[in-house]
Amino acid sequence: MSIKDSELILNPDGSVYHLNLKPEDISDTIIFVGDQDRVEKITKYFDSIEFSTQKREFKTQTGYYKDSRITVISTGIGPDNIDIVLNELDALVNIDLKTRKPKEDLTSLNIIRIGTSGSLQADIPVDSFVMSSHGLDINGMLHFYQIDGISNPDIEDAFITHTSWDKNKARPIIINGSTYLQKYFESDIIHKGMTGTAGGFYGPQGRVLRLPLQDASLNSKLDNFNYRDFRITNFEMETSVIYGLSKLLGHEALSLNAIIANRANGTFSTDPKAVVDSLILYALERIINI
Ligand code: R1P
Repeated sequence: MSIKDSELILNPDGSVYHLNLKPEDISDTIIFVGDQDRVEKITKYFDSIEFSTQKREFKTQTGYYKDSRITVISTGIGPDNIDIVLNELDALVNIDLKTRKPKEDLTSLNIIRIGTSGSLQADIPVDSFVMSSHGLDINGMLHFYQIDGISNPDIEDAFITHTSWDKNKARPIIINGSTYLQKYFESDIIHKGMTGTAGGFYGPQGRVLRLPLQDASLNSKLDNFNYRDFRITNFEMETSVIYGLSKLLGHEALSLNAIIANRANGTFSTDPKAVVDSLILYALERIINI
């Protein structure tokens, strides 16, 4: 059965609907960033750029860094955009866009997110790096898919008990990052831990401007969650859904975080661009070994 036009939407030139990409435009190694202006902050280090396009917040460039062909794509902010980006990238490699049928031989992409994030731990200061061993999903998008078997119910149950998680909110989901990719990015200068992924920037991450929160103590419960050496290191808005959808679709994914804020002691980096730039170079020098 071929996938209907309304379900897999293609533009008149044959590119996928939101990303405006055709299969030949992307590499198997893909860097995700949130901010569309960060794409060129990465590709300025490339030796050549063969392809560029942008539609809405989804800006893509493909080129060579040393001998590696790499695609960089901006996802914008939040889990909802990751649903679009991962499904459309997967369609580019794993669905024959002419017959509209899934391919028999599937391609596994290597996906590395280079994002900014707030630390929840006093010992992970601003201007440091965190590699996400796990994504802790507290936004719920993944519940629309069949996720049995990709999560860690024992850690989730411990987290639900520890936080007295409200039943009206989606059940938290904890998903491992790619252990295959982790070994390329480990070093003495990168922290490792569980990254919380919220579906919003203010209330869902415990920020109060004018609206009271359902659970004002959630951030402190996240800070001191400790189960079999698992602790929550940082907060952002994409990692858990990148991990979940990548696992379901058969891709390897790893999230690298530049810590620009420390929520435990209320500090913000005096030069956030510098820590992001250092993480970009850290990542590029390791991606070429994959
Ligand atoms: C919020 O300001 C945005 O910044 C963080 C969050 O995950 C969210 O996308 O990451 P990026 O800098 O990669 O966008």
